Amino acid sequence: MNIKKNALILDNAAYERQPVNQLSTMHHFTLDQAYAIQAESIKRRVKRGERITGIKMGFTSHAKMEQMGVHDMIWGVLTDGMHIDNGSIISIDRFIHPRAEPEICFITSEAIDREINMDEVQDFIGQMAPAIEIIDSRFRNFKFSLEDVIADNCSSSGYIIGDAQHFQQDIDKLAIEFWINDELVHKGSSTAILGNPVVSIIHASRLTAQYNFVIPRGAIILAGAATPAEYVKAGDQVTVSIERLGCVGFSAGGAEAEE
Ligand code: OOG
Ligand code: MG
Repeated sequence: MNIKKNALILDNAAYERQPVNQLSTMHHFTLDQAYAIQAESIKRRVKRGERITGIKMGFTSHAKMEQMGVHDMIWGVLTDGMHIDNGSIISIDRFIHPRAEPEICFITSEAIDREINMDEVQDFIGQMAPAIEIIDSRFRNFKFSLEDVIADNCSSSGYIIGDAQHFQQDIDKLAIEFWINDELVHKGSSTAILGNPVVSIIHASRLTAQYNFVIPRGAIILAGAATPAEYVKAGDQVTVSIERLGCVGFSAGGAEAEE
């Protein structure tokens, strides 16, 4: 498995918005190799001037694991190039086949460089906010193995963060509504994320420590979607509302919307 060559394939696919074949159909590769490809593709983004802003957890809910046909948690890296302002209009043309999903975001008050436990979380997390993630697999038809999606930085491609408030740990039963235009496409609960999205932070610390990745101070941690993701098309207004946390949203612009 050539790590650099495969990182280049995936980075180019994202940059040129051209889907590629699954790497796993051509080579067998391990989870460690998949994370090495991911790290190499992030290096390419950083070389182009992007700054690492945090991490995202994936497949922390059954809803997501079932939708995508995978069986384990994953993590990927977020950069400022993926940041989208809350309430803004974004061009859908910058993606291949974007899907949106509701997320809960945590913001670190201290760097996390080791596995932490539930009693320590409040020393490392200062704030939380409602969020939306835009995922855009670089693989054709949004189909992948666990190794493929890790190599592809867990489909990361955009994130929108709502107003932040003080971190609280009792967020295990928050109602989540995911709207596209006037349709309530999914109704969920924060319980779906490992019983409590705070548990996702513990796994984030464990998994990143395993790969010697330090989550910086002031960084974002997306806990993972509580509901399945939905395709977004030009003209759509996407809104997520989370009990006690509030609303976050964006509008999808692009060629079709302008017709
Ligand atoms: C992979 C990303 C999964 C989540 O919140 O579970 C993820 C994908 O579904 O393409 O972001
Ligand atoms: Mg996600």
